[in-house]
Amino acid sequence: MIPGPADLLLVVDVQVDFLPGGALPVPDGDAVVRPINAIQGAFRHVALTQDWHPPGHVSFATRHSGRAPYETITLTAGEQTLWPDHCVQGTPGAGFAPGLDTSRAALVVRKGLTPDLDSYSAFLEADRTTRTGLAGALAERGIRRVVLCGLATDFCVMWSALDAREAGFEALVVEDAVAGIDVPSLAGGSLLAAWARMEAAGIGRITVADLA
Ligand code: VGL
Ligand code: ZN
Repeated sequence: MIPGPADLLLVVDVQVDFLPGGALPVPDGDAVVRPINAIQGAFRHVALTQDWHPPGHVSFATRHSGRAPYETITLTAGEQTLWPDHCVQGTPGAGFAPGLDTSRAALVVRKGLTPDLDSYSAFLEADRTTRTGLAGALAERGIRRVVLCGLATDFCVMWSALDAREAGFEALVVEDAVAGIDVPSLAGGSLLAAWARMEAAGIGRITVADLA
């Protein structure tokens, strides 16, 4: 595919805490930086997302006594997987990965700012009602198709892709420019389930080579 004026590259959560050695490391998370830099030039529109939690965020296991990271609990907004403290506003771990080209992004969407609500999606918070404003911003720019890359395939990439579809955009995932967490305690592993769920929602898969 040759991206046109109605295509946007959405670079999801390529942040220090999601890289090996970070607070919530995604296996091979650092491997997405090079392909993402390589494909950005093909797009006229690039947006970045940044997980940006206040200290003591509800998604942190440390907020819930007797709970450990990667367990799932039920909150008013629904099921919540608990995580190590990560991407705390203003900390080095919340910064973009060293080496990630951020120079071409006109929009940076920060999410997960509400203390008692998580937001994997760049469009809709975990209550499934509170909007980030991204859909409106993309519509104003004439975007019709969102091409996703970044971290993590089975959480923020998946939810952002599903909600892009929900908001009326076409959505494609660049399969060699994403990496997943694959929480083993979630029904058969979260990564395979994520690809199946995205396929069922009509989300396509492309590769870096398809954009060359
Ligand atoms: C993410 C878990 C918690 C992600 C963010 O970027 O996929 N995962 N916060
Ligand atoms: Zn988070």
